[in-house]
Amino acid sequence: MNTNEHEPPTIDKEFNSPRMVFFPIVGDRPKPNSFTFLLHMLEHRSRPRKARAIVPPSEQLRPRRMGVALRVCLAGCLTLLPVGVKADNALFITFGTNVISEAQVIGATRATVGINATLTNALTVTIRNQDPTQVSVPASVSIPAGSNTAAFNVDAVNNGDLDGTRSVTIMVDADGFVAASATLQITDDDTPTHRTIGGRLFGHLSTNTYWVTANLTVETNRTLTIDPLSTLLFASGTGLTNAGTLLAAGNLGAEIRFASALPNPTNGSWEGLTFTSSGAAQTVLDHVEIAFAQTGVLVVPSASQPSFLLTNSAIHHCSLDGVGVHADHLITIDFPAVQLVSNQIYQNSRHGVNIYAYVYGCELSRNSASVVGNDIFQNLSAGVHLNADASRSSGCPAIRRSRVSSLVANNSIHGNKYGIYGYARKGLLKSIGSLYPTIQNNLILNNTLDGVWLDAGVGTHAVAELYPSVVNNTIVRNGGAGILHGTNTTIGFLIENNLVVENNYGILASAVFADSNAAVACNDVWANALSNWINYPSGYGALTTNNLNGTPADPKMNISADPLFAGLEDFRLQPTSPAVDAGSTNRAPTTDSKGQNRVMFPDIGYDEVVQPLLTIASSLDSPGFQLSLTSGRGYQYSIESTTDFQTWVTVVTNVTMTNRTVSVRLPSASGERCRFYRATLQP
Ligand SMILES: [Ca+2]
Ligand SMILES: [Ca+2]
Ligand SMILES: [Ca+2]
Repeated sequence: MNTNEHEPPTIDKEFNSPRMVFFPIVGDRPKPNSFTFLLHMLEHRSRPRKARAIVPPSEQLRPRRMGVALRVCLAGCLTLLPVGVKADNALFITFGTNVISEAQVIGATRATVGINATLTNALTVTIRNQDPTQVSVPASVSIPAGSNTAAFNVDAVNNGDLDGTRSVTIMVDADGFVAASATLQITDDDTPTHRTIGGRLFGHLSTNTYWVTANLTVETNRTLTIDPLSTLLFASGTGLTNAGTLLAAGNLGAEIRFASALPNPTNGSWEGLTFTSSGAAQTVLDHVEIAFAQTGVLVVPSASQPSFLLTNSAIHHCSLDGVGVHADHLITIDFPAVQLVSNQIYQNSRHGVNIYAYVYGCELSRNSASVVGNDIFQNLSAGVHLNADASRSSGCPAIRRSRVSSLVANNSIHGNKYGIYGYARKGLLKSIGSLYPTIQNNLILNNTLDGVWLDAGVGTHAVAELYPSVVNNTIVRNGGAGILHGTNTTIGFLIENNLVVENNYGILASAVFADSNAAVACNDVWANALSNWINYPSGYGALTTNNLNGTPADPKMNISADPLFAGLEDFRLQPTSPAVDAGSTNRAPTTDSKGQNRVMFPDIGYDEVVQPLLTIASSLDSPGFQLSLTSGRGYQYSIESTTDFQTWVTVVTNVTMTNRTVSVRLPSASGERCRFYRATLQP
């Protein structure tokens, strides 16, 4: 055969994907199961060269059927395809329209792929997208047996770039068939003053205002990065779903806003941000504002251990929850997978933060999303809602748990209906909720009903588990109880070192409470309007002994004394407070809500007194006078003096607080009209 009769096909260099081409067989058949081919061209090769391919015996060609298909890639590889392929076995692809707008993110046009003959078996056709930043197409389509065509949608990707009209090529191929391609024109819809986005977007949004006209999706293995000071305005009914990685890191004063496109939005005007990722690089929202959504941020991972961080952000005026974190059955969220830190979450129509776990049948779930250092206020239901749920329709003969074991710490939770509301639900058979959070160092203030409300359901086969650690919280001026809890507590139930003052009730069990599983100790329960202890055994609140400070206490070292707050609305402690050093070391956090060390003698409440009160303990005498320091035990101070408030001179070092009050003798200030002293904490 004369090879010059067959011009080799060209290779489209924009395709970095296998191409199927036909080559004539040249030369002989030196062995029954192999051929020698002359390749006219691979990329960058203009001279013909020989290659050898092995033909399986079952697919050997007859000498006179010389057409054979090779798969050729740009790297120069080749594969022999099933023998017997004819040149008329070519695919074709056409579009309903060849010009689309980037705004058409759903079904911009319909593509038809087919062959020129009817298939006896279904054929899977691979669809290759030259540029997924412009359009999205399915990965494949199947032409059914008995047909010769199949159709699929081409969706535009609506970017926010001023990128004019451009083209994108879609190629289809299938084993045994000649590939085909077709090109679409895509028109721009963006102007410098009005940029729209939507669809399966990824890449980068530079600082601008963007109008979200259709749902935004960040697909698995994709990353969308949004620059500081950008604003995304969502049309009604739209939202953003992230299955990959979203990076929205603003700055103080250069926040990124996710808001409604309506001029006068109301709670729920758009859908919010939904995060389904798992196994992707960490999604980060920092210094963002999310307002008027349904649920502002919903983390509902598709598999265990997502990676999600929300910090320094404001989430408000949502019609459901400000932030929801859901561990569905078979999903585990362990620390530090999901963290909510230093946000303002307020005026949402349901919960500020909703942590949820769900068990179904013999499966389990666990949710340890952490809620730390947030300001959570004026939400219409709970500031923080903890829900360990179990299916009512499918249980398990062995115990299966949905466990909520979040750390809820260092938050200010005020003006909500409930401060923290937690419930462990009993499901069918032995499927149960298990409420095991650590609630510590929070200021829980002025909530309409209870500051902390915790309960667990009871059933025939099992009892839901209730064993939270409620430690070192300051719970003040709530309209219901400071702490209200159910009575079916699990071993490990613990309420220690809390300041529970000036609520309507103090610590309230929902029915007569046998405290056998409970550690309820070292709390200051004082001045609650109707009662300090409700449904508790009689010893609680009966001040029959004294604690370390000499303050009257009950046998569990609970006291009932004015905590001496620093101010009317300042709930830190004065150094002379009876709550100083009156806590238990049992489960006390090592630092207080502001990160100050609690050393060996934790105070009651969310604040640890660190700076001492200085008083003069004696009048001037020879050889000096006594200065007293009042603070917590264990700290060490140096004492400095000045006469001009510019130069401070160290007078004494290593003054160790071996008691609440320690005196030191200082030399008198001779030759000076006044001298001032201060104490500085030594590391
Ligand atoms: Ca554009
Ligand atoms: Ca656009
Ligand atoms: Ca202390």
